[in-house]
Amino acid sequence: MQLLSPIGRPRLMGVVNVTPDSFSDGGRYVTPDAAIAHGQRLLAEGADILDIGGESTRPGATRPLVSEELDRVVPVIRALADLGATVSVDTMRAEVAEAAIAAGAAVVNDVSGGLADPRILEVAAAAGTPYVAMHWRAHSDRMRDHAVYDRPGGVVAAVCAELAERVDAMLAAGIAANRIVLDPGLGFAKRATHNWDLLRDLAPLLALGYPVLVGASRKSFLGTLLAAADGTPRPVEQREHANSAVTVHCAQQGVWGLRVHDVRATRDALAVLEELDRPHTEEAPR
Ligand code: PMM
Repeated sequence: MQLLSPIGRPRLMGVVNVTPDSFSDGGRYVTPDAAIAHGQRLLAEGADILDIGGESTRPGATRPLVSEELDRVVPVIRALADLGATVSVDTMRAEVAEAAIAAGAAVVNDVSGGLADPRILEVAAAAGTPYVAMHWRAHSDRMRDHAVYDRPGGVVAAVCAELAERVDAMLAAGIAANRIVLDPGLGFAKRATHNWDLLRDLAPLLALGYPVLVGASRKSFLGTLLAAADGTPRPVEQREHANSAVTVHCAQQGVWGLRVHDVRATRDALAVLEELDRPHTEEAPR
């Protein structure tokens, strides 16, 4: 699977949230035209994949109707796929994944890893698309109650074990092993310390043997880290330098992909790493 094969740097998945209520950019790209223009901008900045989503997963969010989600994402996916973009659909619903694939989506990105709507695994299997399974425990209105990792090995061991179970379900549903991507699900049923533990110790997740996608961009644990002296979190759109540091760390660990809002900043960080990887310049003797 070409999209999943290594290219010496992480692939960049640019986020296009066609939602009125996402924490990072809710309401900015809610019309198809605005979302399509944003997707084109991210492509021009160097996104490898555009991730189109129509359901906000911010903590506490309520779910849209299936019809609302379809109306939000399908026209945007069709337009951007027609322009030649590699598009992923960010959905937990089989019906939406099916319509998205029919409209040109080439990847299914399911934050629930098949737990919210198990039929989505069959949809991805039948279409032969790569399938991103994120670590997830519950829908957004209840996920805070599930941020407990008190077994030996803590959050890292739990996330690896729960994702390994999802891999079994994916393989059983007929998704080919070379189409599976795993994601630790930063911010989903996780407190800040859990997110940092997962980033610190990516090796066990990478050791499961599948490409790994990481989405830290603009998330609240970065806002908390960078909070003002009075405790006010750093605003979402001022967290891109912190995300660049996460980018460098993840690239050095060998992650396959990064899901980001600020494609340009991320690309810049990766350009520095690529340059540093080059051999020394040999100057010709005079
Ligand atoms: N995070 C969000 C949405 N979708 N998908 C994957 N695979 N990984 C993530 O970490 C992830 C995701 C929430 O962030 P947003 O509201 O900025 O899109």
